[in-house]
Amino acid sequence: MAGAAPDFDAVVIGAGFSGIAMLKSLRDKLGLKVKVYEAGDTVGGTWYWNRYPGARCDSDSYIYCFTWDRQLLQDWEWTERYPEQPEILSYLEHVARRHDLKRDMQFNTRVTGAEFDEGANLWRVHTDKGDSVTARFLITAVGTLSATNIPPFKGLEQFKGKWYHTSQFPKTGVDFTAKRVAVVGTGATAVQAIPEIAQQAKHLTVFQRTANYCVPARNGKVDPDLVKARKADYDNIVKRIRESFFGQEHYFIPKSALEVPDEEREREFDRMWDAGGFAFWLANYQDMFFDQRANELCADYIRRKIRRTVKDPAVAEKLIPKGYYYGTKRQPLDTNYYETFNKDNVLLVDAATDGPIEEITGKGIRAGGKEYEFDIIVFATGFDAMTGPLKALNLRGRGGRKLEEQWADGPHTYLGIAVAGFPNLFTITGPQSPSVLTNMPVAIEQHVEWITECIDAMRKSGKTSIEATPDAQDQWVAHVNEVVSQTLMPSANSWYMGANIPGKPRTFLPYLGPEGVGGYRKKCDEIAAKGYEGFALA
Ligand code: NA7
Repeated sequence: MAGAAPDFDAVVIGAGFSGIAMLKSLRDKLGLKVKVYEAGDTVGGTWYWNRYPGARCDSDSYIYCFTWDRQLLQDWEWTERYPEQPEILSYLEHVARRHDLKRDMQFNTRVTGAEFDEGANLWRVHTDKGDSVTARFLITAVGTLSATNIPPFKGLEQFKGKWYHTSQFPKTGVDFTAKRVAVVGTGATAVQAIPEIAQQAKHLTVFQRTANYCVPARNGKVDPDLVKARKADYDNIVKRIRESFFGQEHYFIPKSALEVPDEEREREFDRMWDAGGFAFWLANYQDMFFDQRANELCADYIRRKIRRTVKDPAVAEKLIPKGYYYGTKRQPLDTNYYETFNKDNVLLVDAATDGPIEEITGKGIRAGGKEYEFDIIVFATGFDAMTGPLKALNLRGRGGRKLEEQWADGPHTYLGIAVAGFPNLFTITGPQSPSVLTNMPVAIEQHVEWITECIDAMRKSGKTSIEATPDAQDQWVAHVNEVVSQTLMPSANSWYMGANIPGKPRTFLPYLGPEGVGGYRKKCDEIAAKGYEGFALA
């Protein structure tokens, strides 16, 4: 490429789904010289780090994979509807081997900083292993839920037992047999882990700050005839998920929940509940995310399910969500979650009724003035979502401007893929793109394809620099906020809103565009077709 010759055409940070796809695309489609840095000791990203019991994907396996390897779509056999973490990891290992990707990946290496050199028009990238390399393009593939959140509980250092965050479990696993265990948190991760840990542990205590609306996953083997039919129809499936709202084969019912007779609505709710997975969340009545009364009908249905499942009425009441609308926090999918609270060896400590966690002691956790003793504490306390992993990279753009300072009041991006003042930086599934609201591989592939086409177009036209204009960025941020303000989403204290991290600016992090990831794809393609409207090219 033109300009000063860098060490690499592109440096990619991260070797999860995004980094794998980006390397493959830039190296094998465009013939670029690419280097991937990865903190883990192999590929996998999320699926490398999250090894807690019960860790599995919440999207159906037949669409939770790369679609650019059509042969592999035919050859790969998933064992379950939602594959477990080791199976997804082995899939990603297989892809890396099959496409000989590891030769351009450097593992056990964390990027510690990168600055844009305006004079040379390239990025200088530094790692904790002492690498210092230059690249024309810097592409972050760092994931959205990868900056671990361990709340600064008072006294954690004095705890005499063992403690783990769910995203940092030892590779050897943790043996909970005959142990007194605490799980802190009741998000999507905890909902997967709690039933598994309860089966092993002598006693499990769950510390709940906010109850969640859980719906059944209905995991299991997939009917071989259905698998066969899907394999025969993959071209259409891929087209459908790419054009869909959520990157899934889920579509809202094009009616108001309020306009249909009670019996019809109940039948539809039963149907979605029985189907399991995200159907209840993403294929519900179209006004569920907009209208408080429509939303209340869904919430009421789930409350009835909880009361029917949990035998002790006092425990059931604690498990019933209060104070926020259904679906405005990430939908956890459960397998025997509510049933687990019927077990004799499981106790629920609810912040509202039993008192919040006050401190960690040498022996366990003090909450509501009472000390509970444990051998092991598991923190399922989530992540500094979306902006956390990017801010941690110490990126400096034009004039040495720091990304974390530029985003002090929340993210400012153009399309969630570029940042004004940071030329030649692309952020795969960055904040203000559909990202975490979709089946991630679909969102990832859309960004990877768009970035590849952009770099290819630049090459063909002899350009070496692309940068979002401040105006385009301001308009995008305003648009992201305007669209979501018409929904119920901003009202919840969710990680989508940054509300789980004390001091984090309250702003909706992903993009909930009117037509979802499918509409966003069209928008990005139109921008490219107009000569990268909103970007300055040089
Ligand atoms: P989440 O969804 O952020 O859940 C974290 C849980 O930990 C949630 O119940 C929190 O309560 C709780 N939490 C967080 N901080 C504290 C403190 N300080 N005290 C007590 N409880 C606390 O993370 P997950 O890992 O479950 O899921 C993340 C995503 O990964 C998931 O959505 C999928 O996309 C995959 P809160 O609700 O904030 O009151």
